[in-house]
Amino acid sequence: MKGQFLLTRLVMISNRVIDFGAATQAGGVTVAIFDTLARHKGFWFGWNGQIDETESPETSLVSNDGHTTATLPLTAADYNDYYLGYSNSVLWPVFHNRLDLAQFEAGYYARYVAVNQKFAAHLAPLIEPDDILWVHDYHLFPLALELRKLGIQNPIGFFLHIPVGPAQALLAIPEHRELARALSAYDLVGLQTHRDVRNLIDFLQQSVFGRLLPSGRIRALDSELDVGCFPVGINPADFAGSPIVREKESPEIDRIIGIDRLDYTKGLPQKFRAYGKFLEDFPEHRRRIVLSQFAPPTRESVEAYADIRAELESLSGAINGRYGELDWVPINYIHRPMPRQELRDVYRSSRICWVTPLMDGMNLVSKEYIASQDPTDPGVLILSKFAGSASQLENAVLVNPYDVNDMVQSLHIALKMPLDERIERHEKLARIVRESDCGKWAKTYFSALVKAGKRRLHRSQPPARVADAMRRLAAAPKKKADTKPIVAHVGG
Ligand code: GDG
Repeated sequence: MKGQFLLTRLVMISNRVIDFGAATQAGGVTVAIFDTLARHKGFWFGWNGQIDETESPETSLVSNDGHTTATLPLTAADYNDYYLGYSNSVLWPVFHNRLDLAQFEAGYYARYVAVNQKFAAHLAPLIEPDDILWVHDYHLFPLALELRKLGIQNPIGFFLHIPVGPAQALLAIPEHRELARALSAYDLVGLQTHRDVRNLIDFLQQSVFGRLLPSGRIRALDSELDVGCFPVGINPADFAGSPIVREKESPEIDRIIGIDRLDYTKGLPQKFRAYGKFLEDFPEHRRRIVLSQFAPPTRESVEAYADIRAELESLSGAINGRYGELDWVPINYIHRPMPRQELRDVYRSSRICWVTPLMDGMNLVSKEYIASQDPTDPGVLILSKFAGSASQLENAVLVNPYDVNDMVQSLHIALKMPLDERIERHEKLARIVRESDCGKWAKTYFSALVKAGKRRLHRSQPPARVADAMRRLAAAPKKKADTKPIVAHVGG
């Protein structure tokens, strides 16, 4: 793998580029891109997080500590309509099957395409002939199409970090055909799970009459593309370390940890309600457990995010008011990010990690928790069956977050689980987290992209016999007969 990357640069493109060293909090996409670029030469292109009304901003190229970034600002209108609007109020809810939260506002889509055109115009001059381009996530569906219009012929892959909801939901997006057309300009579309692959193929069939070819590729409009499943992983070494004694504020109290961006897809109200019911149904656990839920803010100017914040404040307040004591608070609800360097120790000192998304592309927190555990005294992962990671982490305690009784029973089982069962489950889970780490994800995707890029070049060149005939024609002395159409020389 390293050898391949030594010859070619990997150009990672995502909506937002962040200074990872300085960031206290990072979303899953950033973590995955950063881990990959730490191993390979190339650069990271995207928005610098600044709002600037300059009409033609310059691309800023910065190299620091072996990492190169190429960034540009967005205007306030870009931020509003492309980022908050089309990306996060249309694509994010619909792809998570939350059509009820989608806001199809006029003007969002036009600005979404315009920002993709802006990205393409700034990126194209930086591309060298051998570069491999890897585009990340739903903000950038149209980028390959825009780059192709500018003459970029390099392999371009797309990886969607979020899940693909059912085709019926996607077809409700007014511009669903344009999105399908944009996807077909990529050489490879990577998704997190087989469920996502099935849903996307179904969507391409229904939106643009895409069809599965015997080769396994998808024919959509006038293109052929590969679609595959590449479950994203973490770098387990970041979370491993010499066993430490489980440190607790109070040795009598077991901590249940939750770490989720404050997002309506993460099933946080369901978690809080189930916790309240658990305290009601199992009074013997009162004063012996605490739920510490970190929920750092994201996309706060989107209405649905403000709503969920208010709901969680009210739910946690009600539970603490009802069950709390002078010296015991049942829920620590913290609406701030936890410093990244503290993650491992907090995971490790928590008896349970409770991960309850209603739908999630993968969910890195579930893998980080496993990688952080002391193998001789591991904690228990309770994981929603609707997280992408549930398709790999089958030995977690799998739960249906919509079913409050299932949630309550699972918490009880996890808290009572004997040491030998915890060790047995953890060994299996840790093996999977190790074997499907971030390096494997990048390597597998990269190889598939190189192959898919070659197939496209092959398709766009004339068949060998046509090419031979063309060469013979070019070499032959000019005679009248040679000006016949080439197809007549090569036949069927
Ligand atoms: C998207 C997809 C997919 C979270 N809170 C804090 C914090 N985090 C870090 C976690 C983890 C990352 O952010 C969250 O990753 P997830 O995978 O759980 O979720 P999304 O951000 O929604 O990520 C998801 C992922 O992309 C990758 O493909 O798995 O399905 O939605 O690394 O540790 N980090 C710190 N403080 C926090 O409070 N330091």
